[in-house]
Amino acid sequence: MTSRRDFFKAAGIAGGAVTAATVGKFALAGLPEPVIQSKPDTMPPLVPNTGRPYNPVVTLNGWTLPWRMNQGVKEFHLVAEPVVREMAPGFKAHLWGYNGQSPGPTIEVVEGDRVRIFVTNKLPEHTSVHWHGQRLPNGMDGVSGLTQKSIKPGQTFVYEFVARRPGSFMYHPHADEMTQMAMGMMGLWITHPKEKHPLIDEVNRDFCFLLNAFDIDPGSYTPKTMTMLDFNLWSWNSRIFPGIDSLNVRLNDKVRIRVGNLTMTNHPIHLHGHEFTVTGTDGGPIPQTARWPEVTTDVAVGQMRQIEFVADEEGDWSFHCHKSHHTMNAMGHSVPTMIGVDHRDIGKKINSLIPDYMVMGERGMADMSEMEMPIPDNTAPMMTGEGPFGSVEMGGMFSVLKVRKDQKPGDYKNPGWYKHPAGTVAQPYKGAVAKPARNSSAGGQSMPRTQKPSKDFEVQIRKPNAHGEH
Ligand SMILES: [Cu+2]
Repeated sequence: MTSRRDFFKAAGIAGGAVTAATVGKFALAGLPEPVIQSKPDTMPPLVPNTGRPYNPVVTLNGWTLPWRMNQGVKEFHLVAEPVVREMAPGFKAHLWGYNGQSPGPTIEVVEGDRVRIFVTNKLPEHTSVHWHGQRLPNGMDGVSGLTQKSIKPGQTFVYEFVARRPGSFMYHPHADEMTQMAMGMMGLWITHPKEKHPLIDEVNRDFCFLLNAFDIDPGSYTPKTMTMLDFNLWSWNSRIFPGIDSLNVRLNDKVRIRVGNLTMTNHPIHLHGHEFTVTGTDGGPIPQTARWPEVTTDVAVGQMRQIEFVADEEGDWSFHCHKSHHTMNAMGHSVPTMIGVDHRDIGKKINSLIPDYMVMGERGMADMSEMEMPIPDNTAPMMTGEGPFGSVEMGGMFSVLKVRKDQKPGDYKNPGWYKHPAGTVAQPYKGAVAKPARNSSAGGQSMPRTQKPSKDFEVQIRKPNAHGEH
């Protein structure tokens, strides 16, 4: 029988993956107890009580996995398993993840740490874990079939390597990836610098999250894993607005936000009211001379971007993906535009057959969030979120950066809505409205047309309230 010491020796010296099948009962007793998270809330930063000190991150609607120190090695235990993830209040999804949640917990270590990660597979199929962006021995890279045998259901593998460079990384399966990532298997990995680094600033708040996407039909629970592009739920850490927590900071805090993209498309991440700098990627810190100010940075597929700014403007600042379809929740894309179409009569006729029938989008889609139309159980409204001035009409990849003078250092609680100083909010104009000056000249063109159009025509446009019914 293999002893516990032999087990760790095998793991450490041979450097290969050791399966549970090859270790006995005593060795299994040596596994660190897996820590399971039952809540989808943003957990306070996990301040390290062993190993080198560092300034911990805050994972949006997530948490950091506690570790155990074993003779100088940081030991973590990840459990790949089916989970129920609350994507927004009232909407739960049946996903796959790690340790009770999707995404899995954030792993935080320090540059130079020797790290040992036990991975137990409780999924119905084999898996593996790839440590995206890490320098490590090839056999620890987690590509099933290429660098290791896959982890069969019920097996525990062990990975071990030294976290060689500081930065923002991810982990995800490299086995039946299409299914497993569509089901939500992913997590963040942060390696903090071991000493003051010329390209890594100290910050007051350090947030991180992953961009992910799901295709879950309204009223159902399980993602469709064959979807390639037409996802209907665009999420941050498997949460959708209004289920994504706000990023709460103190006025003049230096803030870092690390964003990783494990969806199938790019996401231009946009912050209101501030300029930021991209200071690092999953390839490491960016040289000072290669940085420039931005208010939007595109995070392409499989990339990480680390943005930094001083939060020196008080208020509630939108922070979101700039693709407008990604700030919507479950909806169909094959709906014709109804703007300007007068469907009073057809609506009446259909109502006599189907009483609850509602024609949509005559004036745009904003009506949808005001009407609070009934939706199936277990889904989220397409656009929603009640702000201090009405509906925010958002969904998906949207949150708010809350900058407050009186937010205490280290306090991450939501301070509520911003109280705007008198006279600093856009107001309805109450003065006289002048007639607009109109330019009636015909449009020019670079070359004359050889044939005149047979006749002029005009698009029929109905202006809002034209029939006075709304
Ligand atoms: Cu997006």
